[in-house]
Amino acid sequence: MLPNFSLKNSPRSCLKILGFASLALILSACGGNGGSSSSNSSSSSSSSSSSSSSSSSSSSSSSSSSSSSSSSSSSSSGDVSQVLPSENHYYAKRASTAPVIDGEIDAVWNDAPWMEMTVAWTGFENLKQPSGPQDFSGKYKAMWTPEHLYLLFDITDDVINTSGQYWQQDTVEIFIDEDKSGGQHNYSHNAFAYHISHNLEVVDNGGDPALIASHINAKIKSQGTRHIWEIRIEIYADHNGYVKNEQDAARVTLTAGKIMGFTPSYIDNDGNGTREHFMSSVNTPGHQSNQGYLNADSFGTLELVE
Ligand SMILES: [Ca+2]
Ligand SMILES: [Ca+2]
Ligand SMILES: [Ca+2]
Ligand SMILES: [Ca+2]
Repeated sequence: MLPNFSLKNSPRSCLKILGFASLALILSACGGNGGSSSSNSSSSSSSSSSSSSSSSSSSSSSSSSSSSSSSSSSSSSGDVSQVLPSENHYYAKRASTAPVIDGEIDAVWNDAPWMEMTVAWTGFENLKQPSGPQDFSGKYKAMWTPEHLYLLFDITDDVINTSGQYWQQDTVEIFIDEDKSGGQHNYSHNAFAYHISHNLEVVDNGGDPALIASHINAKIKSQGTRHIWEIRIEIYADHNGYVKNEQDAARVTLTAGKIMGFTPSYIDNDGNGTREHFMSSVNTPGHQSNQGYLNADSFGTLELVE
């Protein structure tokens, strides 16, 4: 049985009045661990890593640092790692050591290729192409360990907007279909559409829209208009396997050869009241017609390799 059939309307219309902030309030009122993370997002970068337990923040002098992959809109020159053009299939290498989730680019990330995010989904809501690389440019890479999927986004966005509906703010949205079953997921957890806000709050709309922060640990480090998002994701068996509040039983150990439905994306809102650009590396008719949050048939593919 799929949970939460009681929602008859689109989850998004049910939530018209709810942004990330009000969802955080609801969840924290219920004892969830949502809200608190919000402080360390924005530019300052220093005061970051509050108490959040998460990663072994100290000791991290690691920083292979900005020099290597900076220079925003440039492609490969001066960039140690390869930048692949946008395509629907990404081969994720196994990480020899787990990256530290702190928004700093660990040396291990150099083992994985970037993929550009040059695909603009423009078939709905008057979404447009970015006006230039300063408006939006981005790339991502992925690695994995048996315990987690790791994602790194290098995003240039001229204006950061953290108000509005949770699917319209400046947001990294990650679509994952663990068993690559495809099919509807708007009233189930047959797939996930994780919306991660600039305040690091996470919403999935699977029939019961809610903060679902326990699946995801993320940090952003911003320098001017350049924003490095480092994200660690727990993967759950999604087809009939995932039951909220009993999720530990559905946790999946990742192995080489595994194939998942997967799409990385960035929603760009520069404060004009709605999302203006919806950017990805995946180009499918489903995503171009805004079916991604409804139907996992739209997704691209992530293949785990050694
Ligand atoms: Ca790091
Ligand atoms: Ca922008
Ligand atoms: Ca599925
Ligand atoms: Ca923006």
